[in-house]
Amino acid sequence: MSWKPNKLRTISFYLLFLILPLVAYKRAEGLKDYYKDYFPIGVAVKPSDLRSDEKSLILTHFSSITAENAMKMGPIHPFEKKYFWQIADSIVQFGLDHQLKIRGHCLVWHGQTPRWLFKDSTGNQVNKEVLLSRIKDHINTVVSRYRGKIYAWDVVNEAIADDTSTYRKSQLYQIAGEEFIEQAFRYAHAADPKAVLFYNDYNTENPIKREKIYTMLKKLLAKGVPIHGVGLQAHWSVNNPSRSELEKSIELFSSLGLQIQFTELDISVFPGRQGGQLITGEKSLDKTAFTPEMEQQQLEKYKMVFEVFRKYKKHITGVTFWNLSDRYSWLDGRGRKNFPLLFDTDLQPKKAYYEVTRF
Ligand code: 9MR
Repeated sequence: MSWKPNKLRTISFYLLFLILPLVAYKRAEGLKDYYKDYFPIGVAVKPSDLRSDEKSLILTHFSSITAENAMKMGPIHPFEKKYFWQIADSIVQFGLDHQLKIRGHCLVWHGQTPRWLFKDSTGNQVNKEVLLSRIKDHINTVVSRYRGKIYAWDVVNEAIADDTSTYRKSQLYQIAGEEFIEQAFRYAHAADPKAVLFYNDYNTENPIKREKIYTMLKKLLAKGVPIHGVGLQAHWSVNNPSRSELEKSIELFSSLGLQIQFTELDISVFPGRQGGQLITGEKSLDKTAFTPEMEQQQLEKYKMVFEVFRKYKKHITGVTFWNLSDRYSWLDGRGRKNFPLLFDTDLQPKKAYYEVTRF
């Protein structure tokens, strides 16, 4: 068979107009595509993200979303007999419209609780029985509404203390003791038996806190409490955590047979303690520029943590960033701007982005 000029022309045509564009298209991948054989990549969103420039950034790079605030008890259930669904519903609808996985955050937390939760009609503190029945009602209503749409819930958030005690001395704990934790998981499981239920916390690479969380989870699992995963928030900084502490945490928690998700990842450019709580009393560094030094330290930390995530992919079922770009982060404030994410204030990928996608 001889190659006629016609045939050659046809082949060149296909190459130029069909195959090459496909190859080029494949190169224009987003973060989620690099990690498609590893785990979903998520992002915490606020309502304005869903209708501005941010929208296309979300759809290019992420395969999962979490509502940053809209599903917390205060915002979604501001009065005992009144729910505010509008924002949470719109986030869920966005997820469904764009085939994103949707994580629910969070059902029981000492933060952002509505005032009515702990008080009776005369303003006195409620007892354990009333508190648990209110929590049950809340969980049942919220989880049932999104059954089949939200695949995973942070059921209890941050119940372990940072100080020497085991449990955080929150009002939840003071009224209901440690039992509120166990019951919250049981209520969530009854409302949606298919949902994947997480205990979520920060400072999980701190050896003392890690051990306390581990002991609590072990105890709950031994009692048959329906917990399926542990959420490690991953509010980290340029000097935290070390590779070995991070690996120890993954190994320890997965030894319980739990799946692991990194639920609130960001890497502060300011060295400091880890933490999901607002940091108070820290000296203001009065730096507002993203310096080359910060950039370098941050990209090294991002590179390291993603190497570890990939290494432990069989235990990790999700990695979610807490906010989308450096245009807005919950870490901004206290007199300084932070730059903790993979996209800059112009929504462009930072050097760290290229570090985590080159492997
Ligand atoms: O990012 C959230 C911020 O907008 C809220 O003001 C804050 C209220 O405490 O909560 C932030 O999200 C927290 C998350 O729900 C739980 N882990 C710690 C996060 C950062 O504080």
